[in-house]
Amino acid sequence: MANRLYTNDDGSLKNETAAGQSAYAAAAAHRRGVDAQLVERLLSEIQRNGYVIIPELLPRQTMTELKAEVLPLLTHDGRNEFEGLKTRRIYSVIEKTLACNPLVDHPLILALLDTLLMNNYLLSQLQAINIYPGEISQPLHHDDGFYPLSRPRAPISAATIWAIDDFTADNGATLVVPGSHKWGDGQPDADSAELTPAVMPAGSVVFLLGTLWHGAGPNDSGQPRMAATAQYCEPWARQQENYSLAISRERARLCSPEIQSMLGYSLLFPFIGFVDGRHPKRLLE
Ligand SMILES: O=C(O)CCC(=O)C(=O)O
Repeated sequence: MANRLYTNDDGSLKNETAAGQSAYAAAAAHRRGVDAQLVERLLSEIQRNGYVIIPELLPRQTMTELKAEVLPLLTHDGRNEFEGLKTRRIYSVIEKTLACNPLVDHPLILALLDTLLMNNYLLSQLQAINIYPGEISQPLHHDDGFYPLSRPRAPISAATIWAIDDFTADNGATLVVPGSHKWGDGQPDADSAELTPAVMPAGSVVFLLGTLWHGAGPNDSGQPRMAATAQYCEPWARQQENYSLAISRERARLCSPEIQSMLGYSLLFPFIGFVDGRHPKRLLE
């Protein structure tokens, strides 16, 4: 991936060499109003391990309020092992509640994404996930594994998993395999000693590359573990959730310009995403 050049929608080039990325990270931090040194530090950890835990990025109280709004929407157990038979999820979240929006467009997360993905990256999916006691481990996977491209390669997506409850070693904290974003086509064993639980207090977030092997851990505690996860993908890749159909224009109008862009009211300059030959944002006017 060294020296790969991306074209930004203003026609400039985004350089992925170390120096180019550092300059790009500083510009992204400045644009999003966040600490450039923090962005640099987080990016270097992401590049080394494939993920980083950002402790207490939002107050616990915000998560408590979010939980009160989202919990009543979690009404159905999962339909298979991957969703989790003792796990409840909601999809099309923005159509049902705007409570998770501040997680999706958090400025620090956007600064990281600005550096890792091309301009006008998209939201690929957004879910709330509640893992109940007795749930077993989710099958290990990497989030961009459904794109039919062999590894090793650059990630096509990145994800956040926010702790709405505390994530502990026994309540289903996400298990990650540090460094596995650099692997070829091999897979980790389900009982691999390399599996590391993302233990973190409520309000924290684990940011992971789409190439990192991970999965929800088993919940051997007596309490549910709630999370919200947002996945983001390159603007040329198909989103997992079909937001053109899943999220109405009325709901999109209630979102920030950043989320509107990520739902698809944006262009990959010059030709991907237009509507009737024009910018899709016009549909929200
Ligand atoms: O809930 C978690 O900790 C991880 C969930 C996950 O990776 C997924 O459903 O794709």
